[in-house]
Amino acid sequence: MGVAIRETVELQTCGHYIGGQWVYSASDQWFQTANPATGETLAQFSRGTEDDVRRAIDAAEAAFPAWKRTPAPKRALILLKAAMIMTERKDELGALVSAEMGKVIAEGRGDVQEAIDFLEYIAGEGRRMYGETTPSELPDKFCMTVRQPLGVVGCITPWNFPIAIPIWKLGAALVTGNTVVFKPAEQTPLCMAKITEVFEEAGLPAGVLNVVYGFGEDAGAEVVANPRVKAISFTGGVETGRIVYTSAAKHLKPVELELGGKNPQIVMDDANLDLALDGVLFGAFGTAGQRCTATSRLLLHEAVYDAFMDRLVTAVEALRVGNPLDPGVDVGPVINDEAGERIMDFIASGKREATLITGGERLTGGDYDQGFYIQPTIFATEHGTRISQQEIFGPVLSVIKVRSYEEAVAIANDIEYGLSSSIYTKDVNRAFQAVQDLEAGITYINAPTIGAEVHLPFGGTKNTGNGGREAGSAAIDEFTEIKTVFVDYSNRLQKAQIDG
Ligand code: UN1
Repeated sequence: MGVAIRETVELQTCGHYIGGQWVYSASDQWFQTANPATGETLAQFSRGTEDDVRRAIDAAEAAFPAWKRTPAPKRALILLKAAMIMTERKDELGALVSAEMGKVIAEGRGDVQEAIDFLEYIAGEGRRMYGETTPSELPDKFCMTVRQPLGVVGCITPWNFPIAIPIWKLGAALVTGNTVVFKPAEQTPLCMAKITEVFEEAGLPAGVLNVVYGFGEDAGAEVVANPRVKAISFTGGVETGRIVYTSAAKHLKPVELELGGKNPQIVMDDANLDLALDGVLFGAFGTAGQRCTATSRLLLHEAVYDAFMDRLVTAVEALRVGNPLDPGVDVGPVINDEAGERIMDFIASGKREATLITGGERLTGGDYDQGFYIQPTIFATEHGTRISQQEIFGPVLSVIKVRSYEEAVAIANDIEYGLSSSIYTKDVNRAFQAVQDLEAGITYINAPTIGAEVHLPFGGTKNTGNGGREAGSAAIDEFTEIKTVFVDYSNRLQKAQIDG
């Protein structure tokens, strides 16, 4: 095949990880990963082809029988070891998240912590992974279910949580006994290379995890379309999600989709406004708004509208935008120029269709010229404008005035997505009403739309996905098949539905 084999990851030139070896593509094509804050090139990666993916599938298929037979508590020990290694390396990995993805350093470390938390949680499934037992309708007969791995599974992940999201998928896929072909985002391959190193050090057998770097159109597409890959777990944009779902459908392949959001924070007239202010600042401008759970709509009750808006503008104008590795910075750059131009296009439509309250410009001059930095931006808008309907994935907040709880909920729900949602109110009845009424996979009471914890299911309704959830207890459902078992110990033929 003409592939060069390397023993270790080289930061400057990184190959795929297939069958326990670091290998380069036969294609001899390369792409680079860069620091969004400085433009500095961090590493060069081999660009994966369909052939590389097929090689990764070969390795994953070969490793599957032994991994499936490895007792689940033993598989779990490797995940715990990986969690320990990540804990030791948290500072270094957190800094890498900041350097490769551009989120501020506290959030970079949070990304790593979320991965550690999930590994610790899901390792416990090695000793649970419960099935059911139930009475039989016949005497001397035993009924139960057991969980079995699916086989080779494909994981495709985004750049915005370059450690946490891969680990959500990987931890659950591995503890349940699957082997994996992984295609990480082309913007953050170095984070995935570090995850791979961690698992190698933790003792994961060769071929259980295989990573092919590259792009959706070739490497990603082959992971999804290849019939030997038995299930797909995908987090990304809704348009790509549709392509993934359609392609996988040809083989009736289960697909877990975590797509976009247009998440509302409702602030009622009786809300604790200090709390609601902290919430919207973190929810809308944390990670420069590049979260699928980001607060992108503030539904503000008219009774508190003017007072809250004044305080919000003052607070937003005080946010420090800059290099995310500087601990004094609140908001980093956006991931790259293409994303920046897309966000600026939304801001341009906002200027036409709504009222710009603050921000609205790309920051330039000095260090700002080395990345794509956008001022934290607020628009006052009516419901229904483009900026208030479409996912922007940047530091842009639409504020909509509402007159009542009913109007707030109607607007919150009149959207194509349903990932996260939040309401600030001191009225316990209204809070529970909102839990019932808001059409979203996640609802927060008196907390921002971001900040999900790993031991609870994560996902959404409508175009946010296809009904599945990941993380939490749902993680096991995603990566296992249920086998129903009947044990007849009567020593005679018993006929269900007919005997008796
Ligand atoms: C994402 O935005 O893609 O709830 C995931 C949160 C994080 C996960 C977000 N724990 O914001």
